[in-house]
Amino acid sequence: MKFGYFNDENKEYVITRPDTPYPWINYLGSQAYFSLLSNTAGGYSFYKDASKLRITRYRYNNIPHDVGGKYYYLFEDGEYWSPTWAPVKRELDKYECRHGLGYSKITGEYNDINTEILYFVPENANCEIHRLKIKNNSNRKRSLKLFSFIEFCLWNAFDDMTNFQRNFSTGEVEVEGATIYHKTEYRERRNHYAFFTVNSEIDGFDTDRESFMGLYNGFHEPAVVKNGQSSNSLANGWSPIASHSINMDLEAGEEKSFIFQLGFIENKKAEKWSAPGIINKTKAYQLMRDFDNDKKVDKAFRELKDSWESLLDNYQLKSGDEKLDRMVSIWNQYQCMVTYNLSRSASYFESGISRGMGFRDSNQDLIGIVHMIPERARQRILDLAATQFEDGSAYHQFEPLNKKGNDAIGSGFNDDPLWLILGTASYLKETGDFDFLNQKVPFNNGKEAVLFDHLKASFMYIVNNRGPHDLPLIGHADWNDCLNLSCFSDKPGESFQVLSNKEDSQAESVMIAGMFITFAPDYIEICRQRGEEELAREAQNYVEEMKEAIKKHGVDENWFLRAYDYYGKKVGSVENEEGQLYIEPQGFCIMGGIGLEDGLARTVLDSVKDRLDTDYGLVLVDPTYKSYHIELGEISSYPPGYKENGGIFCHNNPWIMIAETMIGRGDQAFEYYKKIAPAYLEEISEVHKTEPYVYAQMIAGRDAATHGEAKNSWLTGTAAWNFAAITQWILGIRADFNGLKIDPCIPKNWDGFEVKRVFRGDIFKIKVNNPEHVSKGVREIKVDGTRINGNLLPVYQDGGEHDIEVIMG
Ligand code: BGC
Ligand code: IFM
Repeated sequence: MKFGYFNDENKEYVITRPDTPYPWINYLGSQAYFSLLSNTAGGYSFYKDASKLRITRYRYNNIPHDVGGKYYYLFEDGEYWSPTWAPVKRELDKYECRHGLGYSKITGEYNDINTEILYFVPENANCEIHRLKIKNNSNRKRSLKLFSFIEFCLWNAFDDMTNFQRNFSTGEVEVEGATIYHKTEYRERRNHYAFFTVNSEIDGFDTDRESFMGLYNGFHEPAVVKNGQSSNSLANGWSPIASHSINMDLEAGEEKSFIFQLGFIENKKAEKWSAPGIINKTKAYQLMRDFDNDKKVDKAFRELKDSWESLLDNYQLKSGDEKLDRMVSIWNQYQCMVTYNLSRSASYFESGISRGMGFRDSNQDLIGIVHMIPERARQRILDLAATQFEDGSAYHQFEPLNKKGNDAIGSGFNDDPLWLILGTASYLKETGDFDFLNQKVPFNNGKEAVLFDHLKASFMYIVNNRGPHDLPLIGHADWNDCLNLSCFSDKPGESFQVLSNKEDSQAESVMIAGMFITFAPDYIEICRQRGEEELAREAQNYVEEMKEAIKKHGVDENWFLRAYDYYGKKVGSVENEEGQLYIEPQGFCIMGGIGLEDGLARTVLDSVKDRLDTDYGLVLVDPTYKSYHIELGEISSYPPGYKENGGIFCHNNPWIMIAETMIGRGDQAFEYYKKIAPAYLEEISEVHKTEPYVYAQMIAGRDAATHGEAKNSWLTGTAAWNFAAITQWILGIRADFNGLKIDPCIPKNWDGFEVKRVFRGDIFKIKVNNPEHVSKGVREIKVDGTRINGNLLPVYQDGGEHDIEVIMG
C-alpha cells in the first residue's frame, strides 16, 4: 500500500495522506542550521549540535508519537484547524506534503481555505523560513485568525529534559514588534540567542507556554486558539514559546503570504560589554532583512534548488528503470548528504543527545558524498585524523562542536583505524589531490604528524594487534557493535553475570582481517605514489600474512568464520549451535580477494544465499541466538530477528552485492540491491513502515514477528554503502587513483544504461551497451570516437565534455 508517490521531475516525494505508518520526515539545512520536519510539521531545530545547541524542543517517544513542531493554527467563527493536519487533526478536505531536497511544502485545505507552508533553510543562513500562503477559494469574504507556534528548548537537550528545578526558573524572552527573542542563558554566556519573527504587523503574541495552551490542554487544543485571542503573555521562567496571531480578511479568491522566520544568532565571543540580559540585535536585524519579502524568499528558495541540482549533477543515471534512476540520481545521494552532515546524531530514532560523530561512521559516510563535496570531505578527514591516537587507534566518536574525542566512549573498537584508509583513499581517488597526504594534522596527544602518518598508524595498528591465530584482535567490537567478544563471565556458561571488559582479551575478528586485506591495496598504492617503495613492500608482506591467516584459521566449512571469542572458541562456525553464519566476513574476505581463483568465493556466496536470504534482504546471522550468550556480549540481548541478532542490516547487504560483482553475478547482485532499496518497497509501505525514499538501518529479519518492518531510517552507513555498491560495482563506474574505471556487472537482460559522471572537472557522458547480454566484461571503450586500451578513462582535466561509448561482451 502506498501513502504517496514520487515526483521525479521535482525531485520530491509527495505524501497524500497524513497518517503515514510512521512519521515520514525530511531534513532542512546542510551546513550549520538544521531542522527535522515530519509530514505533519513535527520536529525540531538545532545549530550544529543537536545535543548542546537545540533551538526548539521535541519530546521523543511521545503519545501520540510525533507531537511538537512548527505549528500553525487557523481560527474562524469559533472553529479551528491545523493546515498540516497535526496537531489539531481536524479532517482536511485536501492534504499534501511534498518532501523535496532541503525543503518541505505542506498544503492543507479546510472549508475552502487553502494553506500552503513552505519550510526551508536558506543556503548559508542560520535560520529557517516558513512561508505561509493562505488563499480563500470560496466565493465570499472570510475573516480568519492565524496563530503560529514554536516551543523553545533551553539549548542543552538533555538538561532540558531533566533539570527542572533549575530550568523552570531560567527562561527569558523579549518581544519587540513582531519579533520574539529567546534569550535564556544569555545572562551567563552572552553568545547566542534565537528569535521567531514574521514580516507583518501582528495582533497579539504569546511567549509563555501555559498561557498559550492552558495547563491542562494539549497541542491540539491551545486555550488561546480556542478563544481566538492571544494573551500577550511574557514568559518568566517556566517554558518559553513563541506564538504570533494575525487577524485577516480575505476576499473571495484572495491570497496572502506571510514569511515566518526562526533564526539563531551566534556571537563568536561572549559579549562582555553588554549588560546582563541585553542582547545585541545587529545580526538579528540583518538576518530578518535578508528574508523579509517574497522576492527574497523566492530567490533563496531558487538558490537552494539550484545548489541541489548542481550537486546531484555529478552522478546521473538513465537506466530505463525509474525506481533505480530515482534511487541513484536523487534519493540515495540526498540521504548520503544528510547522513554525512549529521552522522548518527539526530533522527526520529536517534535522540540527538547520546551520539556525536562516529569515527567509523563518518569515514564510511565519505564514500557517499566525496563526488559532490570533496572540499568538505577533506576537512572531515582532518577532523577525524586529529582524534586519532599515536598508536593508530581512535576515539570512537567525537563532538561536533569542539571536535574533541568523546572520553566516555573512548577507543577500543579495533576496526576504527582502517576506515580512515577507506575515507582518505576515496578522497584521493576522487580528486587526485595527493598533496593532501602532506597536510599537517597532529595526533590526539598533540604530536606533530602529516596525514600520511595517520594512515600508516592505522595500518600498523592492525599489524601490531594480532592474536593467537595471527588474526586481528577485536577489542571491544569491530563493525558489529554488539559482538563484544572481550566480555567474559567469571563463570563460563552461566548467564546474567556482570559483564566486564577484559583489556587483555585475545578475541579475534575475521571481519577486521577481511577489511585489512580489502583496504590494504589502497594503502600500498598510496605508499607507492609517495615513493615509499620499502613501506609498500613491507605492507604487501603483511597482507600476504593476513591472507594466510584467514585461509588457515578463518575458513569454516562453506564460509568464513566470524571470530574467536575470549576463550578461543570459534564464533560463526558449523560447530556452534546458534550463530553459525555471519554476513560480515563473507563480504569483506571476498572483497579482499580471497577465494576468487579457487571457487571458494562462489561456495561462500552460495551459502549466503542459501542461509541468509529472505524476501526482504539478507539477515545478519543464521541461526539467530535464541538463548543468551554472555561471552558474545550485546548481540543476543536482542530478540531473534532484531538488530544485530539476525535483523536485515541494510548496511552490510551491499558488501555481499559487491562480492557478487567480483565473481561476475550481476543478476544476483542486482536482486539483492532491489530487495532493500526503498523505492522498490514503496508499494509495501504498510509493512516497511519507514520512508520509501530513504534507507533504514534495519529491517526485521526472518525470525521476527514483524518480518519486513524497518527501523532507524535516515542516519546509517547503509546510504553510502548502497550508493557505492550500485554506482561503483553494479553500474561499475568507479573513481581510481589514476582515472575513472568502467567495470559494470549488471543483470544479463539489460541492454545497457547511461551515466553522466563529473570527475575531476571533466564531464563524462557514458553510454554502456550490452549487445550480447552479458553480466560482466568490457569489450571496447571509445572516448570521443577513439578507441582506448583497457577500461580506465584517463584524467583530462580540461573541463570538457567527453562522450564515452562502452561495449560489453
Ligand atoms: C547499540 C546497538 C546499536 C549500535 C550502533 C550500540 O551501542 O546497543 O543496538 O546497533 O550501538 O548503533
Ligand atoms: O557498525 C555499526 C555502526 O557504526 C552503527 N550502527 C550499527 C552498526 C552495526 O553494529
